[in-house]
Amino acid sequence: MLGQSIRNLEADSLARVALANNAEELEAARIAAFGRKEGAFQQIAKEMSKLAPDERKHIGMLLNAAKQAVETALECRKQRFAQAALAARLDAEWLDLTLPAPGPRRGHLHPLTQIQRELEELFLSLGFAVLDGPEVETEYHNFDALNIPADHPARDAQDTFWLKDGFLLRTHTSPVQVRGMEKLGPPLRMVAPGRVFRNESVDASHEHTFYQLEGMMIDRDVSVAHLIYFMKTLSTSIFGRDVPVRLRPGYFPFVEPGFELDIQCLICGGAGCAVCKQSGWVELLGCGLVNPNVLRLSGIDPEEWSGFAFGLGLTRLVMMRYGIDDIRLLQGGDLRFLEQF
Ligand code: FA5
Repeated sequence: MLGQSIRNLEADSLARVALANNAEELEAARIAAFGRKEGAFQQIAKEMSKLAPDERKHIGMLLNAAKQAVETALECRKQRFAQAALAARLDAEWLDLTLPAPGPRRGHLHPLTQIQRELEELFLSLGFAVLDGPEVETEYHNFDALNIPADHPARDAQDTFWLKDGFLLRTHTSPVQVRGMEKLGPPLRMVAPGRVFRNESVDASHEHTFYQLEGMMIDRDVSVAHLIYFMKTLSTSIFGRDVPVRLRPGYFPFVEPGFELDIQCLICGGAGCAVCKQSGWVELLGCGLVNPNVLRLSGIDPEEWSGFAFGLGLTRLVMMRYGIDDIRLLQGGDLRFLEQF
């Protein structure tokens, strides 16, 4: 009677183990068979106490064999689930180690630096030297040596950030002309790119901190024809085509005659927009023949030498070349903007 119960229990337990679909169902089968209080094998063991010693021995062996069989089946099934779980995980976390690694993200030069370098290359190829000058300048180099003495109204045209002891943040790259003349003397062909500062309000085409490229050529018999030739070469090289320009008289104390060169606004094609203040033209550079006073102040004899000079708004040039309709974008530091160049 008890022997039959044991065989039935073994068969039921093995079936339940075999049918378990997952670890939880398997655990339920284990508890049903071997649970401490309600485990079926436990119940049978209790019954055994009522048996005669001989029979108890026989039933005891039967019970142990049945328990052994169910335990082995439980262990096997447990292993199967563990293997399946591992296999699923390996499948999900599979990595193709033969794939090429993603390279490091590469930056690139700021559009201003790109154009600056292009212009440096151009002028180097035309026999010009590339000079550098300090951003913190003396009043002498920024103004006096350029024929702009202290009481001259032209000082008001460039709102200056003054520092202590007569120093200032240079308002233009023209002081590098003076440094070039002082250091190298005539004949001289130089350009000087750099950052300049003006205490003025900012709008779509005006920054307080922007870039200029200064140029100067001093030789015998330099004329306006030379100036126009170099300005044309510069604009064709940057834009890769003839872009409409206009030259109009402009006043700078360090040149005589002086001109301003405007380029047709390439943002609106000349129709008028915020960048060109609806005029269709954008002021790109100031230029002219070097004032004899400026040559004299730097120890160069104007009877023997003459020259031209220009100061180009590099930031404006970049705007025209790439169709950027707000100057503030260039120094805003927004990567989404810069990554386009
Ligand atoms: C000057 O700075 C003169 N030193 C240029 C010069 C050099 C004349 C040599 C003659 C001989 P001006 O202030 O006009 O000139 O500035 C030159 C150019 O810088 C302008 O044509 C314009 O393109 C650019 N520029 C001027 N102000 C700003 C500004 N706030 N933001 C951006 N670009 C500007």
